[in-house]
Parts: sequence; structure tokens; C-alpha cells
Amino acid sequence: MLRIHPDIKKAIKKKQPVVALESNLIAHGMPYPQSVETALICERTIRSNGAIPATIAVFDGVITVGLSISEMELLGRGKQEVFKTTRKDLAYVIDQKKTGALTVAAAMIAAKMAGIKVLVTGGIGGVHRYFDTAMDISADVEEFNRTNVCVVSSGVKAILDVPKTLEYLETHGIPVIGYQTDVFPAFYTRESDLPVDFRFDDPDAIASYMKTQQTLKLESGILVANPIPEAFSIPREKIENFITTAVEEGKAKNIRGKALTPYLLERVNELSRGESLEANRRLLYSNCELASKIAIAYAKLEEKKK
Ligand code: PSU
Ligand code: MN
Repeated sequence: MLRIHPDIKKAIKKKQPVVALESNLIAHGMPYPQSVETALICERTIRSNGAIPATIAVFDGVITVGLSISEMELLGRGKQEVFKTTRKDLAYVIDQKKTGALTVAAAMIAAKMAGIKVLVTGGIGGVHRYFDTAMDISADVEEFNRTNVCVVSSGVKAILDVPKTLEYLETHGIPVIGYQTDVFPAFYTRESDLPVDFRFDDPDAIASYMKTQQTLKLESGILVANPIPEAFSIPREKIENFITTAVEEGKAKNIRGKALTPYLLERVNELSRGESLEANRRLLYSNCELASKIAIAYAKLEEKKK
């Protein structure tokens, strides 16, 4: 059920720095061909920072850690035929020998199976706007309850209800770490008016924190929030306008369940004439860089232990 690329397998065994990447954003988070191009640049960024990238997806029922370019193309081009796979779908996709792109939640599960401690994404899922009527909470936040992986992000996607998502994380005992920031980043925008739990200014400190948290056997994930680089940050009022429009449209069209997040991302991209996609890509590259540094720092601590 689990196939790990030989180079990645060797690296995990030797406790070298490996960074896992989710694949749902390739199939359902970005338009093709930018999606595949972004995924490849993400992998390259991780390599040039001294770590080993491991993008994870399911092909014909096999969880595959480390993808070829043609496998990435398959995810990017496939769209509707590629199953958006979160925790609840994992056994189905494997049993039915389908091809699936993994959300943050499913990728966390697979990373843990493979023995990878750090995972990177753009923004995790969370509590949706109109939660009061729709009860829509991403399985991503739930996964942090039970799967001890450090997820490097730019916060939660701004299409969500960010304050409610933070409340949810707090209730479930999930630590939110700000990287070189005291305030929670708002995905497309560098800053929100909400605080993070803890601020860390260097990757070594985050790796040390991971170790301590593991020693305590709390079994929960860690959310690292890395603000989008200044040059690509979109002013809050500007992007909020587009988001509100997209959310209202989605509600009017009765779009729900797993279709909602991809719909909103695509709509905001259309309304912003591609600006949101560019921001999404840039924050991903920056997150890949940070995730690599954390994985390297973590590997150094493992080395010391020996
Ligand atoms: N980050 C991005 N783009 C994305 C996602 C994250 O920059 O498309 C995806 C992730 O795969 C995440 C998913 O797990 O959105 C959440 O979907 P939902 O809200 O349906 O759980
Ligand atoms: Mn949902």
C-alpha cells in the first residue's frame, strides 16, 4: 500500500532531512499548468535548501511517496478524475485502486506512515465562513489532534473564518507557532489582527520545540505559520472584497462539501485576475524554504542523539 522512492527511503532511514508535500493543491488547488510548474519549483526549492522533497499522492491504490514528473502531470491534468482524498477517503481510494491527490490531513497520515516529520503546504483548511448554517470544518484541523507532524504553512486559507479556526485549534490543544511574527498571517496577506501562540525566530528553536513536544507524547500536530514575503502580500481590503464575493456566489450556487474550497480558490483567482494565484505560489516557495531549514535542524538534533 505504501511505495517510497528509494532515495527518500534511504534518507529517512539515515535520518536525513526530508520534507513531505501534499498533492491536493496540484489537482484541485491551482489551475493547470501552473499547478505542476509550482509543484516542481517547490521540490527544487527544497533541494536547493539542502533537504529532500517527498510529494505524496495515491496511484492505482498505492500511496506513493516521491513522484515523477509524469505522475505530477497526471495529477495536474486529471482534475475531476483525480480523487480529492482526505482522511475519510483514504481506505476507499486504496481499496478501489484509484488515483488520489492528498489533502493536508491525508498527507499528514502518509508522512507519519513513512516516518517524515515535516510537511509543507500553502494554507491548511479550517472552519468555513457560514459555519453557523453549513457546519463545514476541514478535516485538516481535526488531523492535528492525532497526527504528530509539523506542518509549515502561511496560516489558514483566507477564504475561511480565520478567528473561528484559531478558536478551534486552541480548543483541541493544537499549538500555533509564528515564524518571526507575533501575529497570525492571513495567507495572501502578511498580517491579521490575531495573535499566534508562540513566536520562534529561527528554525533550530522550532526543531527543539518539536523534540520536546514528541517527548511528551501529546500526539498532536504543530502548525507553523510563516507570513507571505512582503513583496507579494496583497492588501487585506483588496483581497477581502474578492473573497466575500466568491463566498456569496458559492452560497447562492449551493456549493458545498469537498467542492467548496477548490471553487473559492478558483473564483478568487479569477476575480483578482491571477494575483491570488501568484501570491499562493510565492508563499509556497517561502514555506518550502522554511520547512527545509526546520527539517535540517531536526536532523541535526537526531544526529546529536546518536
Ligand atoms: N493550500 C493551498 N492550496 C490548496 C490547499 C492548501 O495553498 O488548495 C488545499 C489543501 O490540500 C488542504 C485543502 O488540505 O485545501 C483543504 O480542503 P477542505 O477545506 O475541503 O478540507
Ligand atoms: Mn469541508
